[in-house]
Amino acid sequence: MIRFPEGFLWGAATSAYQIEGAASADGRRPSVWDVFAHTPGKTFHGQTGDIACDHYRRWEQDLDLMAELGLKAYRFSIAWTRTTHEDGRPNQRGLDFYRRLAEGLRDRGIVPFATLYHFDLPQSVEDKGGWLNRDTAYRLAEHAQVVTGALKDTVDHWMTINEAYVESFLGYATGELSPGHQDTGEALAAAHHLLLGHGLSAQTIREGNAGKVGLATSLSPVHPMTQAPADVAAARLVDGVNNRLFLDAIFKGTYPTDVQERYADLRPGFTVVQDRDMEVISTPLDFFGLNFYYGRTVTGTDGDLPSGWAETPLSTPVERDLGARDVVRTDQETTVMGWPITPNVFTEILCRFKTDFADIPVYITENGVSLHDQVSPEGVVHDPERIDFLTLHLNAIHNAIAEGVQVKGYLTWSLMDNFEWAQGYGPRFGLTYVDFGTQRRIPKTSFHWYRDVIARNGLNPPLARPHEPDQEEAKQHG
Ligand code: IFM
Repeated sequence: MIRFPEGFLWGAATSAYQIEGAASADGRRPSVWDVFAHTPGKTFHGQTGDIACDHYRRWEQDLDLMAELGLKAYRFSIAWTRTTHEDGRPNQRGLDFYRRLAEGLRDRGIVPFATLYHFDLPQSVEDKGGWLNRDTAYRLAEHAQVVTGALKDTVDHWMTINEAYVESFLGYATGELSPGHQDTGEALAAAHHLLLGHGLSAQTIREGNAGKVGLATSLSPVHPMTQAPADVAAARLVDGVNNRLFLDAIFKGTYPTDVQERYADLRPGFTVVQDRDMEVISTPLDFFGLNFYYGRTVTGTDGDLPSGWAETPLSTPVERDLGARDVVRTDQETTVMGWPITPNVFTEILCRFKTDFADIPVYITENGVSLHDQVSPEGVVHDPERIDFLTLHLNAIHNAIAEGVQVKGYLTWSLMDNFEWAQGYGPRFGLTYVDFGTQRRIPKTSFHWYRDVIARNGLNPPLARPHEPDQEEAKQHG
């Protein structure tokens, strides 16, 4: 039995646009995602978050689901499009929704972790330049002030922004996410403004004594395919863009020199950085939210890959611009989104965070696996692969705790299946199956498994899935 420290916060996570629906209820205004998802060709089958899990209306039922699961913490995001009107005035009806939610969590003994911004920029702000406009960082801090001022008596764990790397590079360089631009110089400027928005919001939260401040950042350890100098150099650069660009800024107040040099010619790029910005961005934090899905392996060579290796969907024009390609071994297990399953490097990135960046409390604010879950004729959703995935990743966290990393909680992605951005409702990440036609929630096998893990504050290694003999073994035993 692997036990977690006393008081470890077991949780689950979601975000507003991915679950709430009710796109125009109570004065909600359109976000960039309403516009992007309604633009032909941008999402899988043109799917949108108009209804999603209808959580805005079914929140009480969803709170009961969380209580049934035994959650100790729940991470949700607060839609900027609901909390303020276009002129910046608070929208009381929107704020009231989040108050009901946070109080409902408290009533059930669940600690609310609120993210102030998770990809859903108000379209009115986008119309003024979005994250290419420095002013957006100040507008985000205003939203932070309105929300934390209104809710600080009930929420005391705040995350400013979610995954600045994903939003800037997938939104502005590869174009897969909103606003769908394809310009790496813009991605760098967007990243800087997002980080500035984070720093300004963190200061606002501190000045208002609103509670503990952190942010959620996706990290992916990057390894070279071989020890050849080209692969090692490519891995270092991809690590610079995916990880150090953000961690150095937040914890050291600088941008990594290798990334600055590599992108020196790009405009607007780093030219948007102004005096004192880095001081704001590196405002001290109370905790770090780490989102972990996969480690990356890259090669810096072009041409045919050695036998046993294949390129992955993680290779985008951004990597190609850096002279790199993401690769996996052909026998590497991947998720339905093509992401490699790499619990082995999770411990490594946690230890590296402590050693190289900050020895502060860490919450795993996202970690989970996409599958094509299905309801059996008996009405059951059996997802042993998710149980395996979570077991392996929890083991990795436990190892990091043993190494002295201050991991204080784990919030799995996700409480329930939801709108997976450009991929729509295809990949399912939930512990709870959502029938999007009827909005029926069906707890999956992993839900029951996770409830036991929480109740025991630990798990039984190595894998919870009963061993299924392969054909060869079956013959031998047969
Ligand atoms: O669904 C997303 C979430 O919004 C941000 N982190 C990654 C998840 C899975 O792709």
